[in-house]
Amino acid sequence: MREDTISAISTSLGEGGIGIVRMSGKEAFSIARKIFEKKIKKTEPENYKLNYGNIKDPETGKMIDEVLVSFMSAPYTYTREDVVEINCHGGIVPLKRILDLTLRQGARLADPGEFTFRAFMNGRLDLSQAEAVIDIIRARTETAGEVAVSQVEGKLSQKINLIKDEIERILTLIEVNIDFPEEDIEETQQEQLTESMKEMIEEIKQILKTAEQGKVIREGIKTAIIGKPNVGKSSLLNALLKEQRAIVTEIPGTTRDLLEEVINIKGLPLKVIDTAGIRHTSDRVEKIGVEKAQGLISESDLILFILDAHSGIEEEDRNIIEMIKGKKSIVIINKIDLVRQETVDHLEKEITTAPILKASIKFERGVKELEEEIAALFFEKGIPEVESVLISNTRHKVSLEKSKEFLEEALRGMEEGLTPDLVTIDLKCSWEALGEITGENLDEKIISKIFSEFCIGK
Ligand SMILES: Nc1nc2c(ncn2[C@@H]2O[C@H](COP(=O)(O)OP(=O)(O)OP(=O)(O)O)[C@@H](O)[C@H]2O)c(=O)[nH]1
Ligand SMILES: [Mg+2]
Repeated sequence: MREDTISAISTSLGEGGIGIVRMSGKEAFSIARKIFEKKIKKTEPENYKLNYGNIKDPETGKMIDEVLVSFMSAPYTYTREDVVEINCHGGIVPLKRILDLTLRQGARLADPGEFTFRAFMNGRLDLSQAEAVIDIIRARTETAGEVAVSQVEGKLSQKINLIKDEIERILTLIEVNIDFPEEDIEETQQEQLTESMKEMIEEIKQILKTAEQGKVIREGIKTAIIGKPNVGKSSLLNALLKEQRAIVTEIPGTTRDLLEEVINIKGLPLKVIDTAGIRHTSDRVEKIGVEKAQGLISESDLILFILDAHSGIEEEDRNIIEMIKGKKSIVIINKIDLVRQETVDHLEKEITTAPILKASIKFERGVKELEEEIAALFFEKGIPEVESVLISNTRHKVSLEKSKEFLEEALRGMEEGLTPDLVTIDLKCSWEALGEITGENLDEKIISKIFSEFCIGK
């Protein structure tokens, strides 16, 4: 199993100061020795140190690049195999040429995520930790990064393993009872068992509660800015971004296509989409944009609906209000600089959906309040301490729910006095569901699929 040596470019392909080609496996050292020549020729490359020298094509003797190479022997490496990292100049050409050399000398091109897959298979990381590695790479905000780091550290796994241990303990107790029925489980012990099951159910419920917030932090809030033409949608995108990204003009119908940007709002990644103003139109290009905006409403987690205080609520606005019913949304009455206070008050009374904000986006009024409001909508009690376990992965959520249901079933069985062997079936299923999170009880196919979504070289 996994006898071969893998190689890949581990840094992103583009221009950079440094690029890294990484190899892992039995042949990593010998392949590296064939292509690497230390500047101080007589000495052997040193383990766990950066060795300075050149990469040369052993067939032609041609020099490829000046490099720093680290040789790291198993098991103290990312994959727990021998690992070599070649630091070369960070351009596409040197990276590709060096990768090519390693392949010609006997390495195989790594599959996406294969280094981490090996770390998992060799027991360095469990599955939830491995999954968090990719979350670190993809994190768009510091908060998202911290959640991922705490998961790589094993915080979630520890919690899961504690519950698994407890289920095992209960299983053993019940099984003793099956084997030696004359030693009846005493009533007090029975009470303790049900008590412990209740506690575990409660614990899982607590973890599950964090799922929605975890998902928001990990994947971001899909946010659509919606409104009639010319109300200030693109102006809002720019104000949130703090840069002139979208074109703003006084001509209605300026934005014709969807424009997406990720904005960090109090640590939350907001995937904001500026849309074409929604109105009846005969312009073909604009019409497509309007249809897209309508489709977008249903896909979004949050709608920022802008009204123009100056034009008041018109038929188009009423249509939009109908469209966004039941969605998480914030109404923004914009351009309050153009009207009198009474007009704004009057408008506010007419709108029944909450929350409502008054703004003058062009003059940067109300934007801060909007940011506060968004954070409050998703995190009533503020952004949670990352110290506490936060689940952010749907796969984990599904397994936890499954585990909780089996535990509840087992508890019911205990309370209704079902035969112990029936209770143990549910307990075992609950235990297995938890094992799916850490990867112990998971089909190899599913595991491969999870890793295939990684990037190459990780
Ligand atoms: N007076 C005033 N003008 C504003 C305010 N916000 C935006 N505007 C102006 O309104 C016009 C339209 O702004 P945009 O941001 O392009 O509006 P939009 O909703 O994206 O328009 P479309 O892309 O055409 O749908 C521009 O001239 C802005 O400068 C505001 O708070 N007060
Ligand atoms: Mg626009």
